[in-house]
Amino acid sequence: MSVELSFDEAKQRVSELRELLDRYSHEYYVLDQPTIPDSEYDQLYRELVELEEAYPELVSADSPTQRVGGTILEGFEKVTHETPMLSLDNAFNQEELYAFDQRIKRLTDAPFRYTCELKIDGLAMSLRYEDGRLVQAATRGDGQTGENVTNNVRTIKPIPLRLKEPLTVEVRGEVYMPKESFLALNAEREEEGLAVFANPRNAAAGTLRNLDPAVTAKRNLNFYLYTLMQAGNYGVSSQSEALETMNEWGLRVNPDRRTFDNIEDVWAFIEEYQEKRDSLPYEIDGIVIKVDEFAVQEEVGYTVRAPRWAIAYKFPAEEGRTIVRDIEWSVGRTGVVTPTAIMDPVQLAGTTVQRATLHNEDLLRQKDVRLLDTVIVRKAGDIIPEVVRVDFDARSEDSEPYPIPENCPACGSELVHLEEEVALRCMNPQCPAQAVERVIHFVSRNAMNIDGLGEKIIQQLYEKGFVSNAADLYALTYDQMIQLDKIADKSARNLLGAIDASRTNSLERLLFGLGIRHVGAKAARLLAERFETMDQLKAATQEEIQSIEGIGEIIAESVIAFFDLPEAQELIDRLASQGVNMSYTGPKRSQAEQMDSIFNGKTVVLTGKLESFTRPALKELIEQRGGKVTGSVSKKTDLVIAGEEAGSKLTKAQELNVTVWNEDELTNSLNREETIE
Ligand code: 1X8
Repeated sequence: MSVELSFDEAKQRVSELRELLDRYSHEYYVLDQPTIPDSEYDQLYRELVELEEAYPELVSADSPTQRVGGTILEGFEKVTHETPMLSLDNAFNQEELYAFDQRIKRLTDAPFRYTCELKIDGLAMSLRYEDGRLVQAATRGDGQTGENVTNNVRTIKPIPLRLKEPLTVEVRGEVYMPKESFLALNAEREEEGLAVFANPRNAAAGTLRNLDPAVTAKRNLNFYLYTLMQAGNYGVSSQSEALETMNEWGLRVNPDRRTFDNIEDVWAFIEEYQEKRDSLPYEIDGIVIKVDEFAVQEEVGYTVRAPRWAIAYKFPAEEGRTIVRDIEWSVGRTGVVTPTAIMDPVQLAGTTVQRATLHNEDLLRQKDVRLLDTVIVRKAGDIIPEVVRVDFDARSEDSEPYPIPENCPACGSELVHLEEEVALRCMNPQCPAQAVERVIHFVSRNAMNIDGLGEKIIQQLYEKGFVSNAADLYALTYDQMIQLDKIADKSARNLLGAIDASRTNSLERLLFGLGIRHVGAKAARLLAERFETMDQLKAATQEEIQSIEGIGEIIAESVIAFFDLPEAQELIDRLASQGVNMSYTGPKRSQAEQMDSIFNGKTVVLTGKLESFTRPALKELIEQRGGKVTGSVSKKTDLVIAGEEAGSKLTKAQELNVTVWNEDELTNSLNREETIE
């Protein structure tokens, strides 16, 4: 126990701990690149708290224990919070939770209840509405001063730009990235050779702090509100009422919440959600327990860094220690080669884990993982387990750096590390591993969606020489299918039926399934809608492709390059001759446009000064809704949005009888659309 240290030893240790904690907190908050698990940070932090309690003369103003939160970044305008955004004290077990209950009961004689909410692993944010309009969104920063990220936050669809009532109010909550979006984003980044995000929290932070709102708009962030500031002004006297009220105003409040009379029921809630944790669509790291009645909260009060009336119960870490036995290298469909650690089995969050991703060559080198190393692995929710770090103290002296392979594990051709990429690539287009991965992608859910045709079956079909590309699937026979392991009469027929049914898919599924670089499911849909047939897309020029809203130069170039490849043409011809549909059969408008937006298909001109939008952010909003923003007013203009001091464009619009909206009309209409969704 650290408290048994002598004063001099304690002084030494306190200084070490502060240095470590400052470094880790910089890595976590500023770099978005934590190098240790949160649980380890918490442990070091508690050690420091204990030492400072034992030797109060060691407490200094710059100790991490005296600070409200993390640190702040350059690049965004700073915002000072009117009321500091506090952190929460933690409880790590039932005993500490019950001690919290006892503490409160010593501080008040009043009867009270507890409201329990899920502790979302995201970023705390403050939103300010004036007269019902969103005017400012700020990150928590160090608790006193955060960053003004209003323009990015405006692109997060679940956040209403206008409340149902014209209120002036500050609300706080957590912005997060759903697990599924996180996995898709990282998969995309891995294929692109970009650095992956360590966890959804970091992905959300990186997205929110991107200086380009278009990036935020593309990534699927979400938001739950949990604090109503100055709640007394709105006739609300408890946390449970505040949540209810925010919900009525149109703000997103987590429905997974409950209010209890006693701490035993709180404990049951904690146990219930510890079970449910993995099946939630977002990551949580615990439960927040708050005294429900505001009057009792005031009585119980605050410390400098946290309310005394609330506590965060932290779930046990989903981490473990094990030994690396091997590093396996697998090849993706674009040739990216990814390392996976094969380890002694270890229990993580109730499941046995034996494999953990090391992401890419750069990270492997950075983490310096070697064979026989003891490593800390982490699995949060149903996210792929990963190696967090090596326990260097446990490494034997004769250990040697892991030799990075020079040749493709599947085809033996030389691997390259392209400039600006973090990954290794196999450049051989005939590589068998890439071929199998391409077929796996072709049948996947967002592509041709061929149900039941899993990776193992495709691997076997390849090995038996029945399928080497997507077109071969459509020539498969019952006699071939029945030869596969574990495939009997019924499943053979089902698989052939599913393959056959996919022939009639609309063009966008086929386009996505072909795996054209940079063409994701959304770009594929835009291309299919615009050009309608494969032949017309193939005949299109780069300029024509680029003229689609949402398709940029990189995608357009890649589409042109794809159709220039003789192999691509041959594959398309074979698919066509197998009766695979090559036309768009979906609705005339995209999903985004179908949301009935008033901007859909409209040409819009922006002029004058707008109070609550910047030009790029508003342009993004309109484009998201299927509109097009142009620079000058003409007969083709459908709508002009005119802010203060609008000049000649407004005059021109009036001359041409084009509809003109002021900012209020704009926010009204945007807000109506948010609520329709
Ligand atoms: C942090 C969080 C809170 C809640 C949910 N998720 C969080 N990460 C909640 O109260 N529902 S409260 C909080 C804080 O006060 N630092």
